[in-house]
Amino acid sequence: MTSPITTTRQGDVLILTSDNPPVNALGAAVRQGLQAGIEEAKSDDSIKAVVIICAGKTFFAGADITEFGKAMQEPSLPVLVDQIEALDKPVIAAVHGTALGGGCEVALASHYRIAVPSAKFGLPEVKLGILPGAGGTQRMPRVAGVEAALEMATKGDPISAEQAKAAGLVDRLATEGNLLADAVAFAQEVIGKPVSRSSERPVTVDPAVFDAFRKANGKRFRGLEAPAAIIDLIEQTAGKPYAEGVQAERMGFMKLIMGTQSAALRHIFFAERKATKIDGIAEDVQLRDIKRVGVIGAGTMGGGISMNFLSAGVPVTIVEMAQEALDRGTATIRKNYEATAAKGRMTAEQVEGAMGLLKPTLNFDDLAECDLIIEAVYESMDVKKDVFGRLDKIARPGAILASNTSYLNIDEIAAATSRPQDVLGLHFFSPANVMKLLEIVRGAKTADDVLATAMALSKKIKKVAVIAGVCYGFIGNRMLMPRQVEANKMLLEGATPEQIDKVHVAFGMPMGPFQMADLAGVDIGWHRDPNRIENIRDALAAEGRWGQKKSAGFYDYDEKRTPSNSPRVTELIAEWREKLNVPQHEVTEEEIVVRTLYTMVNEGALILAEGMAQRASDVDVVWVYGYGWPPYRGGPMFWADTEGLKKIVDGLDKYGFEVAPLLREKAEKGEKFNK
Ligand code: TC6
Repeated sequence: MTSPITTTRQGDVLILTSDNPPVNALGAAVRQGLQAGIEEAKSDDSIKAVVIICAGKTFFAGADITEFGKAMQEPSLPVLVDQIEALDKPVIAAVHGTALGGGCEVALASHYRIAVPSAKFGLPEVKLGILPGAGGTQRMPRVAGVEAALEMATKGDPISAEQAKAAGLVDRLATEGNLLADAVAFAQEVIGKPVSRSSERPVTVDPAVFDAFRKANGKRFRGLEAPAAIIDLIEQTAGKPYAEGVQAERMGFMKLIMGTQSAALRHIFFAERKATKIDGIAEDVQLRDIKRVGVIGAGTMGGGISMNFLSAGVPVTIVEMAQEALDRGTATIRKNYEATAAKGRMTAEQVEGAMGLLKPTLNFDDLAECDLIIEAVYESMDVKKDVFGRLDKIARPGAILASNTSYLNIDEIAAATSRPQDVLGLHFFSPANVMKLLEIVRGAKTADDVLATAMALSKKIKKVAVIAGVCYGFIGNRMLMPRQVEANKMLLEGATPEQIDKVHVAFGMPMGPFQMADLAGVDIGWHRDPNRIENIRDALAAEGRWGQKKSAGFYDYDEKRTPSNSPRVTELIAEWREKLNVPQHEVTEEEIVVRTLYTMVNEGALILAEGMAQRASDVDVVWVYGYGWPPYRGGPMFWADTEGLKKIVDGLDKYGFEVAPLLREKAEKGEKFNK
């Protein structure tokens, strides 16, 4: 087998080029090739310097994650980076694309780093539940300082080449497109100079930074093992020699990689990518060209949806029925962009650029110029059918027609047109400009190229997309239903909203079912028929307790929106218990877990059995990216696997639920949802 590493010479300089698509992951063959190159440089006196560079779209994007959990082939990455650094001839890392994880560690072990301005550096291991395991926790503090190292290693977000240069991580910026020549020129300049090894540099640190950092990020790191382990490790090794530090790093790495959190986070990494593969569709299907998007409705949802495309440089025609609503919607989009700019995440020109792509109109016929039209109107089948009937008359042939419905039957909506093959669901989550998840709903007649185009577009607008089948609530909202039903029943049986929410927050969710109701609006759905008061929620809505927006819902809120237990809610629950004559019992934490979490897994199993999700990992992606399921628990189906499906079935049986046949079958066979 040919090595992914090619060696070439330019005068005294040995060039090691890695070509291991798609991302130059540092798999065994790459490590062996790099090691051979370093050996060659060591033994050949005519070689005076080495340049390490990558072909393709990026510098090494890290260790090969698919090798994790398998027997390690020599040399390991920690051994290799030490060999690179130990060479007594200058080694220059020439970086383009992303130098991530192990890739960043190869760069840190090299004696010099040169990068094109578009390059990025990062230590994203923490996002996989591990710590930088090839000297990163030791070399980064020595090169860029302890604070920068803490920031990069615990948050995992990459920094630009410019920021890396300011931090001392990059020695020189190359000209875009001229990286190799600039790197060779750099190598020639430093030939003969004593090499500077980052592991030999001292670490200077104020011990107070660690606690300050923990305090500042406590909320962000809640429940996560890796960030805490990284801070502890850097703190404990900061004053110690490199050899000692790197040994502690190795132990910390091994501990984390064997843990459930890392397994869950790696599962989500691959699940997110697997979700883009659509069953039964050829990968090379010809995509439709989307040059302009139409959005019907300039409310919160329509505005948020529009922003996705504007931000990605795609022009949007947004339609409303009244001038005032159109103006309000347009103003909100501008306000949101300006808020982003105020935080320094957008320039004033970018704001104007995005706004310049927006065409607000009251004329429905203007949608005729669009290649994809998404309706975000009132959630009613009659209204949607009417909109699609009108679209059918004016949309150009081949335009994709999408509904943003959260629950309704896409096939019924598609039947209102003469072109059901062009219709699908694009279910965005609120706020649509922020939330990562997109459910792409595949109708019975949706054409393959329509689905594939939607999937490709989701990547362009930086969404994580999952294919769902046509069923009430699709994947996410359908699984939310049993949780909601059970949470409400438990209120009547003796639990409090706090008690139920607390279990969910302790599990790692950002909030529990009642906190979520207060945030989204207790009045959702109630306005349709305000005289019908059938449950506690309707009663709260009827009293004007609509949630956070009214400072009162299931909780009372002060002016800072801090929730507190509401005596009125306690009273109201008691009234309903009496009225419906519900027997009381002490609701335990175990009962809450079974009735609100196991029931979700049960629903997930039904969804899988019915083919409404393509695979269990897609269900996990929906919950992690759309509903705040803690990524370190890998999504409901992965979590069920780690709990053991027998335990889930036993819990459901104990509380009298009808267990999904697929779940029971898997439990009996000792199988898992995710293989
Ligand atoms: C580490 O380094 C630890 C070191 C210590 C060791 C002791 N390995 O994301 P994309 C695949 S931990 C294997 O769609 P993009 C990916 O699955 C690692 N495979 O591309 C996909 O495969 P598919 C630290 C990998 O252009 C394909 O490449 N590094 C790896 O949107 C394309 O990926 C990271 O955590 C990998 N490391 O984004 C970086 N990376 O086509 C992880 C990707 O079969 N990677 N693949 O589905 C990324 O963040 C992004 O892939 C990217 C490129 C920004 C590099």
